[in-house]
Amino acid sequence: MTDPAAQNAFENLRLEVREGVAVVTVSRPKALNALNDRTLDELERAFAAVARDPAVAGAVLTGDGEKAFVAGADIAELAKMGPAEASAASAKGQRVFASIERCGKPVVAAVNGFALGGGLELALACHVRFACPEAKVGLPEVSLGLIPGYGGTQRLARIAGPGRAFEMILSGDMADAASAERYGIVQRIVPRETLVAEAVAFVKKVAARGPVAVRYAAEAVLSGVDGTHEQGYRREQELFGACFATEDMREGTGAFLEKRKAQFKGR
Ligand code: CO8
Repeated sequence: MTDPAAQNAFENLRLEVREGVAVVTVSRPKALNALNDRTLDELERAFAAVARDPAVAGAVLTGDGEKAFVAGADIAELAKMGPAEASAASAKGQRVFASIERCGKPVVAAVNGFALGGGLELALACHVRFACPEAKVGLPEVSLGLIPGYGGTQRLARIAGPGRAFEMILSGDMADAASAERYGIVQRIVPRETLVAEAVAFVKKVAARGPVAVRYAAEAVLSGVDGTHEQGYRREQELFGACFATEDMREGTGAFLEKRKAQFKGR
């Protein structure tokens, strides 16, 4: 990531580091940033770089231009697929999106326009979603004769609840930003002009906390979301105990008691 050549080695993404936060911009303007196979590969590489670079605190994911975050999977590619190829493409997308969700650092989607189909599924794989007032979100796959295949049936039901997921997935209807915020899909509505900056500021705020604790906390949340409540409680308990083996925990509690600001080292 710190290698400028590596940052520019993408055709359909831009990757820049702002104040220690990676800003990943999906950029296929001709197709409203729709995700083709190459873009998925590039997302996987970009988030592997985010995960491994100690100088990067987390990421903001957004779309190029004023119209779309990501308008879905590339329908021209989908139209040519047979069942086995489609199933493999779904598995690949699920793997890439899970690698974003589990990169160990906070990821905020800055939804700057349409987030439809695979585009909303991508935003749902981020930990938090900020959206501009003009954004529209939806899973319109049924109107194309298919269903969400990048994890959207699972994540939307967990984030917004099964009733809302049924309503949106079965109807294919879009929701505006205000409705999406009410549904719990979007956490903050932010003017377009400051959307990415506010998302970067949020990641920086998280970065000032104990990095190991942040990683463990995200993992504990995901373990319950992805497994049973029982598994979630167990993992929370294990990770809670693991915090007490870190220098950060000694520093964080010590700093509180000594009435000073904690200096976390991420170990
Ligand atoms: N794929 C490919 N091209 C697209 C896509 C897309 N998803 N979305 C837009 N484009 C292209 C259009 O074809 C058009 O190209 P051209 O200028 O060459 O005609 C260009 O982008 C601009 O789009 P529009 O002219 O349609 O712009 P409008 O402002 O009129 O409409 C919309 C904007 C409403 C966003 C409209 O473009 C639209 O409805 N797009 C498709 C949205 C959609 O249905 N998304 C879901 C796709 S299916 C999916 O995501 C499945 C995910 C799971 C896959 C798992 C296995 C692979």
